[in-house]
Amino acid sequence: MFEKCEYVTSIVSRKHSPNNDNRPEIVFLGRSNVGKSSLINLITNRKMLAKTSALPGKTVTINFYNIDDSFYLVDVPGSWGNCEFYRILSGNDEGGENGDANFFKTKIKSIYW
Ligand SMILES: Nc1nc2c(ncn2[C@@H]2O[C@H](COP(=O)(O)OP(=O)(O)OP(=O)(O)O)[C@@H](O)[C@H]2O)c(=O)[nH]1
Ligand SMILES: [Mg+2]
Repeated sequence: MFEKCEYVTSIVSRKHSPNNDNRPEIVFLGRSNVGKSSLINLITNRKMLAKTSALPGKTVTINFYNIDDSFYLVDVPGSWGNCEFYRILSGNDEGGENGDANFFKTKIKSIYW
């Protein structure tokens, strides 16, 4: 498993991303309460790395987790993810005020579902 799994920062705009050296980012998108944050804890084998809740809407920011200094796991709010996910898949270039719609688009390598 991974040795280093640490919370780095929470952001609300791509401008504040901690990823300055272009590491891969593995981002979990999906509607609220489906278990995105829980999945991050499962993958990293840490119980409390990502905060989870039985109530929808727990994750309200884009949270970066540094994994072995080699890539990031990124947790996003359910509501935010839904909206942007479809925008990304539809190839619509229009970004929001702070350009977050382009956040994944420029980095995206693969989508699994
Ligand atoms: N039955 C079941 N419950 C799960 C599973 N994974 C997570 N949960 C539960 O689902 C609830 C929501 O989990 P979260 O991981 O907080 O969900 P989220 O997708 O991050 O939600 P937001 O932060 O609101 O976007 C919690 O009560 C978890 O314990 C699973 O595999 N099975
Ligand atoms: Mg969450």
